[in-house]
Amino acid sequence: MTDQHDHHAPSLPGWTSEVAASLRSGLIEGRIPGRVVRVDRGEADVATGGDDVMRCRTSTAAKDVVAGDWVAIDPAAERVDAIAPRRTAFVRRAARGAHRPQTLAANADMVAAVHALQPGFSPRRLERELVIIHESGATPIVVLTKADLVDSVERDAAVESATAVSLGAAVVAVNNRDGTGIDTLRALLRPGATLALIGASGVGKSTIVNRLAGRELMREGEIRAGDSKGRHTTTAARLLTLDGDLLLLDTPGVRALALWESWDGLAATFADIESLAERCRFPDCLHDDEPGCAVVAATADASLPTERLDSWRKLRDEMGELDAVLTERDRRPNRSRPR
Ligand SMILES: Nc1nc2c(ncn2[C@@H]2O[C@H](COP(=O)(O)OP(=O)(O)OP(=O)(O)O)[C@@H](O)[C@H]2O)c(=O)[nH]1
Ligand SMILES: [Mg+2]
Ligand SMILES: [Zn+2]
Repeated sequence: MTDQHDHHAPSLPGWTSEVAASLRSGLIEGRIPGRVVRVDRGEADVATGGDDVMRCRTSTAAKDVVAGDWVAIDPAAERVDAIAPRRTAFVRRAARGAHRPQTLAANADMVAAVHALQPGFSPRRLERELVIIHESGATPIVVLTKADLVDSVERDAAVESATAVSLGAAVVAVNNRDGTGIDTLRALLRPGATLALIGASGVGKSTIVNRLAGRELMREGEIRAGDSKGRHTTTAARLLTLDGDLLLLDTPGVRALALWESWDGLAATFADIESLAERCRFPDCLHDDEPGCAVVAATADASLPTERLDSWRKLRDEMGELDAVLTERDRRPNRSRPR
C-alpha cells in the first residue's frame, strides 16, 4: 500500500465532503476510506485511490457490503471494517417468500431502468422498478434498448408508454449497434455522479456501459438466434469509472423484482393516483369499491388508465402481505413476554 491517502480529499470515484462526513466515525486510527467496486464470494474489491484496488475480507459488521458502498478498511489486515450509511440503496425482497431485504446497489445518484424494445417493453415491470428506484432515493431514468430491432412506430409507441408511466423521468431510446441515443444518455450524466443500470438479463446493460466508455469494459452476452432467454452474462455488480469521471454501476440481470418495504416509492411512482386520492370521500379510501372514490371515478372517464390502477393495487397488495408478515414477526417476542 502507498501512504498517499489523504483522508480529506482522496482520489476516489465519487468522493464528496458529504461522503467524508458519513465515513468519519469509521475512520479510526489505521483505517482508510475506500469505495467498493465489486463483491464476489464474500470478498470485496475496494478502490483506495488512483488505480489501486484492494481485495478485502469483510468483518462481521461489514458482511452486507455491496458495490457502490463507501467503506472504512484496515489496509494491513486487508479487511472492510465499516460501511458508511448509504445515501441511496436499491433494495428488493431477497425472493418471494423470503422475509428479508437484498441490496443490489448502493449510493447511486441515478438509476436507469433498462428495457429492450425487442421482444417487447412492459410498462408494468417498469412501474415496479420505478417504485424501487424512487424508494432508493436515486433519480430514475428509463432506457429502451435495441431500437434497431423495431420500426419507428413501435419505438415511438414504447417511448410514449414509458413516458406516461414514469411521470417526468427522462426516457431515452438507444441503438447499441450504431450508437444512436448514447449521446443523449451521456448528456444526463454528471462527473462524479454514479449511474446504476438495472433490468432483466440480456436487455443490454453491459453493452450500454461499453458504448458510453467507447471500449469493451464489460463482457456482453453472445447473440444466439431464436433464443431470447436470459443468460446472465454479468454475474456480479461492478462500479466502473469512465474517462471524464463518469461512474457506472453495471448490475447482473434480475428476473423477478419482488418489493421490499417501499411505500414512499409507491406513492412517488403513482403520484397521479396520490393526487386524485385527495378528492376521495373518505380520507382512508383504499380505492377498491368505496363510494365517492375519485380514483375509480377517474378510470371510468378514462383520465386514469385502468391498467395503471390495477398495477398500483397489485403492488400495494404485494407490499401489504409483506407488511402483515413483518408486523406479526415484530409482535412475536412481546407475546411470549410474561405479563
Ligand atoms: N440489436 C441489438 N442488440 C443489442 C443492443 N444492445 C445489446 N444488444 C445485444 O444483446 C445481448 C445482451 O447484451 P448485454 O449487454 O450482455 O445484456 P445485459 O443486460 O448486460 O445482460 P446480463 O449481464 O445477463 O444482465 C448482446 O448480444 C448484445 O450485443 C441493441 O441496442 N441492439
Ligand atoms: Mg451484463
Ligand atoms: Zn379512493
